[in-house]
Amino acid sequence: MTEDATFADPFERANLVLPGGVNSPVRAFGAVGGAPPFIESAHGCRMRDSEGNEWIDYISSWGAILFGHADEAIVEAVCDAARRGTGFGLPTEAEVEIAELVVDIVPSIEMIRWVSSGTEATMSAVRVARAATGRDKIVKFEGNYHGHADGFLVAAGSGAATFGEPNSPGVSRGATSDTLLARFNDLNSVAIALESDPCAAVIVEPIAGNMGLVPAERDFLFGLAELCIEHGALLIFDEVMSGFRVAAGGAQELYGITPDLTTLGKIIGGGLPAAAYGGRRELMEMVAPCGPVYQAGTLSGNPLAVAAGIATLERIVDSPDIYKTLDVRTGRIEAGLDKAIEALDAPLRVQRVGSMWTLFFTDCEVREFADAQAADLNAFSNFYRRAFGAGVLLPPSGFETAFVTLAHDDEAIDETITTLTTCLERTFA
Ligand code: KE4
Repeated sequence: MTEDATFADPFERANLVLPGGVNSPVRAFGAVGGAPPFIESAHGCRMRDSEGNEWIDYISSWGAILFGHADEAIVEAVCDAARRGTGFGLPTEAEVEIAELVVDIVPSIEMIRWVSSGTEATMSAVRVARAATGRDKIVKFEGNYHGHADGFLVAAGSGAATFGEPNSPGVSRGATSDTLLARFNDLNSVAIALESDPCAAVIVEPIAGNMGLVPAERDFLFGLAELCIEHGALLIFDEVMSGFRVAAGGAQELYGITPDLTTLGKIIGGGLPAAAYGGRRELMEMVAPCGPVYQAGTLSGNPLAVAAGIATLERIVDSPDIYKTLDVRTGRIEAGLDKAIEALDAPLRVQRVGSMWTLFFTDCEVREFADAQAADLNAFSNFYRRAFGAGVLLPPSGFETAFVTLAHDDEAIDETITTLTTCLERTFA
């Protein structure tokens, strides 16, 4: 059908056989305009497309890459595993090994189940919470993203308790009728939701990365934990993005809070498809076949993803100082941009936790989704395209987070600061 056709670019060809030309919406560059690059290869912190263009990459596979693209140890671990088979459908000792690693690293996890995506992890954690409490309702936050399971695809509805309204065709009202929405960093909105109905759980990104980088305030997170105890709801930390990213033990290590359940992903698979959910033993022993809560997955604990995950987590255990390194390097980007912002006196603001950062086009503090929505997304798009054209690849949306890896060396960071400063000057000239 297409072998003898000619196309203006790979995107035109892709759009014939893939919805929007991509396998995940944000990759289509819809928020920033223009066609996305089709990546040929990536090494360290740099990516190249099929036309030979090169960028310093801050998407980092949406946070999954911690040590850099095509990291030698991870590639060798995956190749070695592949030579022994790519999938068995039966248990392997490597799955036990990586589970033991996570139990050692993440404070709240005594037992864990592997899945293949963050969506599977969060939907399964919610199922466990509902089974454990015998309740149906859950509370999530505007601006938090937990994957595309029906119950999470909700927008703020009307009314004080803000019942979730489906925010996608194909999501039934029944699927979202048990989802209550609250406002991030706003304990009162959580109290209203928890008082409106007995809830199974509150699920939160403790360091939110899906409205741009918005950290939970300490009082909010501790207050959340107290409200959950008061109302008999379980606290689920969605650390798919922050896990192994902001600290070895994720946000729960940084804040010193122990959630009932935790979801993990991205880094846990070293860039390959892997995610997990875990928590206290008595909760996780409810999961089939140990308990009655059904959850399954053909590729869960896939040997290649587990090999990449072990190679990643072992490096984390062996070199805990990487988080200081990531913090110092990302701090240089923040300081460089702050200097440019001050010189331009422009409505801009950098928010950062460790190696997660976002340049918001607003001069107001971004504490919740409404603040992020109020940013100047047109100015962001103009800036984005300039940066893209100048060789710096940021996440193509004002509601995403940029990630620094251990492969972002001083040269790349200096180049980034210089390039982004010039792009800001031209955007606000
Ligand atoms: P996946 O199902 O996409 O593996 O994970 C869902 C998910 C769950 N929880 C958090 C905190 C997440 O950030 C994600 C996915 N993150 C997005 C980036 N904003 C993935 C990128 C995409 O959708 O293509």
